[in-house]
Amino acid sequence: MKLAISPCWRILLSSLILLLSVAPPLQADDSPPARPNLLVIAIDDLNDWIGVLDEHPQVQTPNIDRLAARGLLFTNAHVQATFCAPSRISMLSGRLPTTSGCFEFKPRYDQAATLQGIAPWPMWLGRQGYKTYGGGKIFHEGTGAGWTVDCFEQIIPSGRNPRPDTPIHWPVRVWDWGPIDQPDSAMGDYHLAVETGRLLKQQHDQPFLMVAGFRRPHVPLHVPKKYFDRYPLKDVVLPEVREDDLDDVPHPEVALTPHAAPNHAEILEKDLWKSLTQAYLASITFVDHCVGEVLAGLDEGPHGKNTIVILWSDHGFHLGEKQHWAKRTLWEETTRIPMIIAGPGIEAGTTCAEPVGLIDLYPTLVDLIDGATPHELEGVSLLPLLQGKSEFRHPPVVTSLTPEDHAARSRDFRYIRYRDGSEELYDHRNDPHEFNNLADDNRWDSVKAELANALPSPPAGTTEEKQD
Ligand SMILES: [Ca+2]
Ligand SMILES: [Ca+2]
Repeated sequence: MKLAISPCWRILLSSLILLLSVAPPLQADDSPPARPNLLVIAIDDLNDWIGVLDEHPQVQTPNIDRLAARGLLFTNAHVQATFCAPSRISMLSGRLPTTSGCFEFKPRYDQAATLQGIAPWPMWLGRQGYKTYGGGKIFHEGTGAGWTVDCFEQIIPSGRNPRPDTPIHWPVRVWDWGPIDQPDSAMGDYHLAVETGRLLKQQHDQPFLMVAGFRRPHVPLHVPKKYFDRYPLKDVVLPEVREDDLDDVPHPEVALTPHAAPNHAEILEKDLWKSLTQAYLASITFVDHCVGEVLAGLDEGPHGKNTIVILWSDHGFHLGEKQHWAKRTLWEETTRIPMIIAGPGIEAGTTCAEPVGLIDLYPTLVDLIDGATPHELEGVSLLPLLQGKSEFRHPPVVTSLTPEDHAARSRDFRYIRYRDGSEELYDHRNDPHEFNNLADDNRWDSVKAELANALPSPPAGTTEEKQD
């Protein structure tokens, strides 16, 4: 039977055929995903002392603050492990320390049996067609070793910062501090910043990932004198502490694991608290200057409008709070970090108080380039928050000190449970310094139970993987 088509339908049909032949498919599997460039700025040992987080009244970080003003500042961001190596492994793999068993300096990522076949996100981005550049401290093993070489074309070959010929304040060289009589250009961090800025000003023929990993304010705290001059010693404001703060900490011998940092009693005895705090502040402002160099390269080059900038630190830093120095605790001073994501599609000048973690970075990157999840990722994509979906809720974020000692942070509370079952609970709505442990007050039992539910189960056998 021949189908009769009226002239009117004939015109409509031919128009439709013409439209289909010239118009791109509305939804096709092979349509190119949005592929923004990615600029990642990693800072070593930077706690929450940046201007926009308002945790120290004197700290000067105009460039980091400027970046925050351009995008989304996470005001409740936390790490999953409490010092450099395991924190970076967790962040780069998308796996929690309790899954990978990586809690210590070793194994390195590329040598961990539990992470075989688990590509760190820089490697994964390379497989997605990204040109990957990296410099400075990204993996803990440092430039020139392990996967820092495998994952990136090197921005600079080393990035080490100079040290004075003889110690200035502290006999252990790695923990010394004080001004050095050197220009910015002698600093490896500054060299990395300048070269990253130079790369950002160039044309690139494929989408790129650039990771600049700065080493300050990690010890030793030596930076050029002009940064110390910004914080006159006599005026340095010390962190707010309480003499009796540890009295309600149930397990101080675990909570305060001994490590290479100075003992607080010795710092007090030698009257060095202000001096060491000054050096930390000076080092922050120095690294902020480096961040400014990188951002200037981005702004002066051709990629400013199609590059997403992500800034984070690998953990916080105690400066005498709870009579402790540096890291390796389950308190806010160690776990809280600055985290900023800025770029196209992200509303400028916004903040987010949801608890988030470095573990969320990998799934967020997957979503930002519209990729397919490469392996099981234990974080949560932050894309809804970047898209302004303020109703989005993130589960409590977990930090692990060892396979048996963990903390969970919600919007308002921190809960810590140690290996013997002892607990701490802090209400950040009225106790931001975590002075008052509420864990023994049964009025808070439901809050404790909810947060305890977020913690990993006690391990069956040990998951710790020690190697010499
Ligand atoms: Ca670190
Ligand atoms: Ca206390």
